[in-house]
Amino acid sequence: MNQNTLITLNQFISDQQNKFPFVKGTLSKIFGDLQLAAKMINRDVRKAGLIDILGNFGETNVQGEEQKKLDVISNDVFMRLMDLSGACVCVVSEEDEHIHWCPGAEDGKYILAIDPLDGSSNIDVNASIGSIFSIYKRLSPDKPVDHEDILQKGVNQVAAGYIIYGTATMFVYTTGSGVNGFTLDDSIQEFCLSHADIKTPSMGSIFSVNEGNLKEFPEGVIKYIDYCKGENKDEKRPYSARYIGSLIADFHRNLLKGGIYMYPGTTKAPNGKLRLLYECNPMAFLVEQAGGKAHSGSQRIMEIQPETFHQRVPVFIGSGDMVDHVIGMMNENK
Ligand code: AHM
Ligand code: MG
Repeated sequence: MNQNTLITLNQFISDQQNKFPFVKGTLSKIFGDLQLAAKMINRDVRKAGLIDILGNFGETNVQGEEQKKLDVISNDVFMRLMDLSGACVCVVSEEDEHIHWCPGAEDGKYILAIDPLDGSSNIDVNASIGSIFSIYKRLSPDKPVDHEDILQKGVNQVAAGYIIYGTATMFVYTTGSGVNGFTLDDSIQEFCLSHADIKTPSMGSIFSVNEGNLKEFPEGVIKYIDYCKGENKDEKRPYSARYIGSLIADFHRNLLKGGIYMYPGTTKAPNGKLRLLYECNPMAFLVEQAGGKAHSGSQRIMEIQPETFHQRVPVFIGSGDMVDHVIGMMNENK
């Protein structure tokens, strides 16, 4: 890329549309709406300390977790924009128990799955958080959308990405032909191409996991973590432990630098914490497009047949060699 060329996300998408005819206008429209949602949520996140939107909303979401005010605001932003757009027949969200049907969009071709604000326990402490999205095409345009259309395997995603509200705000996405990252230029309120064709190293030296749960992890995972901490100069071990408790922040760093993020099942929660539809599938699509891997311990994340909207799965995601290694150790220690 010519460093002097400014390419906005809008320009990039329109170029893609010309290059790949399957990236049709409707998908571009959804991307326009997602960008707008990103800018609106970014605005609220940036002034979170100034106005009274920090703290709990006072209700629990469908997973029984406390909803933060910004979670609710972000969810509303996505829903409102999708209602106006008509491009998506419905939206499923980590924050909502039921499917959100977009009024008048019965003919919409796409289905959107979102985690409107992930890592929200980090809001009050001013650490990076983000929004995650995943787009599917409805299976049959000739019949009304049903659960089958929404419970599709991750391999069917037509697009996925995240917006990270960090030191800078970035929009990172894939439509299945590589991963590109755009940084928000505040002065012109445009996402500009800053990370073209992101490739993740096949091997890294960072491991990210909540070690507080160590005793409850499967034996293979405990052994792998022990391996990460072991000393071996040639293999650049011990690896560095980096875990902020915000998936997008941990994932984004590892994607660029090389590393592995793990949220294994535990004895108390055998399926771990992260949701297949809203968190694992989109991140799996991105990491695979960047040359990495995503596995649940028993199968490739994107090949899991979802059973329910809010299903959780254990996840091992990042540099391919590191994911292979931990899965190998889990298989040896079954
Ligand atoms: P959330 O969707 O309720 O915000 O939870 C998901 C978050 C991830 O961002 C993060 O990686 C994980 O939960 C951290 O969980 P834990 O605090 O158990 O390590
Ligand atoms: Mg989440």
